[in-house]
Amino acid sequence: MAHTARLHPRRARQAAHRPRADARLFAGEGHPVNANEPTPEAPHGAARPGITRRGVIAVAAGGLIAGTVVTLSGWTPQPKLILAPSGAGNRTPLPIPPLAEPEIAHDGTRVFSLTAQAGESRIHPGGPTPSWGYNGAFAGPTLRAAEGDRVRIVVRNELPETTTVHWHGMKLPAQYDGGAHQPIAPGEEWMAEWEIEQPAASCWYHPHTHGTTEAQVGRGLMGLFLLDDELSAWSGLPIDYGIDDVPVIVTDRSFNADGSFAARERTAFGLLGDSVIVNGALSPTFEVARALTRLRLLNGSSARTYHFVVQGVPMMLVGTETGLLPDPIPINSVTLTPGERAEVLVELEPGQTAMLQSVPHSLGLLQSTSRAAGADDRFDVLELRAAAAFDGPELAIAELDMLAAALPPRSRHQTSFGRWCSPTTGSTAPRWT
Ligand SMILES: [Cu+2]
Repeated sequence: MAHTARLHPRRARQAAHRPRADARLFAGEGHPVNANEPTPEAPHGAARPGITRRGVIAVAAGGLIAGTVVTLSGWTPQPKLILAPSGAGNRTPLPIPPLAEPEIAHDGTRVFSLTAQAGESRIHPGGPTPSWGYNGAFAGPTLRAAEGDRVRIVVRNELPETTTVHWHGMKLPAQYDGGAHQPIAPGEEWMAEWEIEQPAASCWYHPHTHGTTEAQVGRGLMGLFLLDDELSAWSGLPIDYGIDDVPVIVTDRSFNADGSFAARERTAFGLLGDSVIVNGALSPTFEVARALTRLRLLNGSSARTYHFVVQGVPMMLVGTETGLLPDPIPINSVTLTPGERAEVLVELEPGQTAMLQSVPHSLGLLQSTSRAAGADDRFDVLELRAAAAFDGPELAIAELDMLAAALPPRSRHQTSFGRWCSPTTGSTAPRWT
């Protein structure tokens, strides 16, 4: 028997009066996105971009994450890139970035320590990959805090070059934004401190140095910064980190035969890789332990856009750039340009195996431009392998209508800082550069 959904008492009273969620993506009030247009992979309900100026801006902004300034007129299209087929060979268990353990200061501030450092990672069969990470050889721990918390992050740079740490998606004082104007020289320490003044969301952190952002992120400097709020704890959404609430950091890389990273394919948007790694693993598999699994998808790539599908598995979009949606939305696919996040729920049967894939998609741009973002490619991203029997909450997607009432209303998402509309996901996002 399914567990009773945990409804916030205040929301529970409102639930009876709430209209059923429809399948449109809302990019803020008055901006319904053409989510119902069919695509070859997605008979209905998929988020599919139209040809809009905003689409161009969204993709251009994606390219800027890497600090890459491009002029399309000066770019020669490259031949179509074929991602290495992952096949059904040996798969690597999906690594889960550890949750950072903050120290709690006497005034309650959560104090996190990050050390940017060089190391070697086991990613490729050819040999160890020289890589960079925070508190480790590749990527960084997942930071977590709640609305109303005060956080302090002490960053130490043990790299041979200057770095910064930018908190992507976070509302915070400009002096702590971690852009190119806040460099941390080798051997130096830098501190950022602010109060979390935004609702639950999946944010992330990465260097934002002038001219070397792509190279530093490419070596592995990136991590998630998850925000909770009072309502997210009551929403009934899966919240057991690494069990049914799963970080999925998707990036593309190319490798040399010895296992080191290679910079092989530069396009108008940045570096394209020919292999996909998830949380630092090639050909990963995740053991699904419960009927409902929340995937926190982050596109941490420099240039590549992804159009995620999970064939044969019900999927719900529950969160985008600035946090949880007012209502869960049934989807067949979701597109993420570089830097974007989406939170989706997938529902598997015991014993079922499914594949999170990225499939060819339209960005509403010239074909050659879409190719520069890898939009023509089809490849496996993450195998989802359900256990023979599930434990834990037996929540099902069918019950999410009721849970929708517990999610933050739209008004909570109207924060004071500016946002732009991304038609590719229908998400709203704070401005970032
Ligand atoms: Cu960013």
